Amino acid sequence: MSKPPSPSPFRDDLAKTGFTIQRSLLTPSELATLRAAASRTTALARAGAWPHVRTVGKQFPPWPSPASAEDGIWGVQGLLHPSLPDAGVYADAYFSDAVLGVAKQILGCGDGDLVMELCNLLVRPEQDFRLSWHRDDVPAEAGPEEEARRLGQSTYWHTQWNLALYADASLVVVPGSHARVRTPAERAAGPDAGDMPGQVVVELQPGDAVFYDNNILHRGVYSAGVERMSLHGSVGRVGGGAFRARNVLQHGVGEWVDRCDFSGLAEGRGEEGERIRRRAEGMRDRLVKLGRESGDVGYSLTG
Ligand SMILES: O=C(O)CCC(=O)C(=O)O
Repeated sequence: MSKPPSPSPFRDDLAKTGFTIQRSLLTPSELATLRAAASRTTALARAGAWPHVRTVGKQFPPWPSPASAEDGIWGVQGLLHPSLPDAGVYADAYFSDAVLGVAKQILGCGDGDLVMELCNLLVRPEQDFRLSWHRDDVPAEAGPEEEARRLGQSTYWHTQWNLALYADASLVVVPGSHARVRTPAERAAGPDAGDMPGQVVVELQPGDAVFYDNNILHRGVYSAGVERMSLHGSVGRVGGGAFRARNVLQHGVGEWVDRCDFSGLAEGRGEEGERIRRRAEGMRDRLVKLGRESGDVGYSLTG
């Protein structure tokens, strides 16, 4: 395990429990702009006019596209995709100091080492739906040795967050489980398993974000009756190699990342805007490079 240099309360929290909650990362005006964009994007996706979606009934990529009207969606993928009308609004949030400032503390690095990863949206499904207990990059079938090896790999190479645009209590985690193999009860939990001993429901207010290790044992529990729009993002640190490449490129980002034009981030915003544009372009270029070096990386999990 490589040890990042400077101390950070965020990273300490994350190392201990597997997640850390940061309150009020968005101003009221940013929140209003993002909510409006997320409503437009969700409407496009529900109408079948945006093909990159997470389909109800399926937990992991690849998701069938378009979703049938009967199944519906629980997420929209590729918010930074150059063809998505509101990509610029999401880029503002994704590359912001508010979000990446926390990420840099967690990763213990500066702008020059950040790698663009995922920027998706998790939304209210139109029928109740829940994910089974899982780790994002360790298959449920992994034995204890394999599980321990893959958990060790994930440390400090990326961080992942949910940034809530509406109050969100959908994510359920088992604190501390990112740093140990599963107990026999956890290992036995099937797709329909209920609550897990020690589980915590992560409660976010609009503008709050939870940063979490995506290998913490977790699930999503979604109610068709409760509005949900949470930006679901991740960012990496240079050096993550094929391990991070698989996590990111399995979501199809490699097909379009080199066409992302982030020049709009600088428009009318002076030096500050130039700084964010340079940050965004550097992060994009490092993902393009990772994709070229990694080739066909496959999928982390199936189902
Ligand atoms: O809905 C959530 O917050 C969790 C999503 C999740 O578990 C996943 O994308 O693997």
